[in-house]
Amino acid sequence: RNVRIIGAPMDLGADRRGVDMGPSAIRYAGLAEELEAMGTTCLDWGDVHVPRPEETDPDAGAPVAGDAKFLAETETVCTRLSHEVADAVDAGDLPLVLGGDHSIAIGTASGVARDESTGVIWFDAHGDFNTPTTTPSGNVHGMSLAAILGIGEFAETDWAPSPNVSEENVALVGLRDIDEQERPAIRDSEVSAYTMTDIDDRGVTEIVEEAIGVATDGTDGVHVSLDLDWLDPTEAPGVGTPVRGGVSYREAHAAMELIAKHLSQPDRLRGFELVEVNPILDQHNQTAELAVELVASAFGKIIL
Ligand code: DIR
Ligand code: MN
Ligand code: MN
Ligand code: MN
Repeated sequence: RNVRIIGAPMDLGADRRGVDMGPSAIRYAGLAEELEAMGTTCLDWGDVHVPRPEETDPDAGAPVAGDAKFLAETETVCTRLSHEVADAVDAGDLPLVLGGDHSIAIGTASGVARDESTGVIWFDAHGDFNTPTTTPSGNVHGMSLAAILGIGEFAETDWAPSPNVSEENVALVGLRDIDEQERPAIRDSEVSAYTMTDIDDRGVTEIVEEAIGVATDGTDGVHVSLDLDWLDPTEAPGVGTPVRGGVSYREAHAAMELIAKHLSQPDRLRGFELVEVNPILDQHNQTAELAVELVASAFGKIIL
């Protein structure tokens, strides 16, 4: 199966910080070369257009109640991205989306899950479970999973919820920074949420295998959304919102190797995205290089 790279240089979903340069940084780190070296044919479809913040009005007719900065522009970008991703799936390719902030996940999930029931594994320090009325920041990157699941005000939109993604097939892995109103929202939902404490207690292998079980249970395929702030900032300093106490380099590879092990035979991986890489805050493009390594592990790179 060919891998189709789609860039989404989005930074409207978080305070402008440099995540719009994520797709360039990840390409520069040798993504296509690494996948080709593994024998995977890699097609680079370029970037979807994202308006500059200066071209837009953050408060222009906020489409829902509450506070969600640039939500109208986010809709436009995510709708474009959704079409690109769905085209890749229709062609039998595996879409690999490069962010951009995590708000783009609304578009990726919509495209991956357009026609098929899809489980989602969300590797992140954060829950991304806020809504326009619970958000402390107004940043849509902290709301994207709630949007995909149609929670709160997102239920009233026709573009954000992905009807083929159900809460029971969503697993969050690596949580350690949850806002006050996200906590009850996650608990009251049907998603499976694994914190860093769970990883401490049970080990990354057991947790990720359980998450894969959640995402594959009765679904046609799985989408993996990887926020690089899932890793400890010592490994991934180039992210918008670093949080201490994340997974180690080796734990991250172990998790990605389990994705390859359990989702490649038969082919159940339907989409993969890398988000929140910020080369401005990075050291020598370390985080983008790490992102490339992790994709290689997830796509079946073997050591021996
Ligand atoms: C915070 C930060 N929970 C918010 N979220 C982040 O703004 O809603 N998600 N950084 O990746
Ligand atoms: Mn996130
Ligand atoms: Mn995060
Ligand atoms: Mn984020």
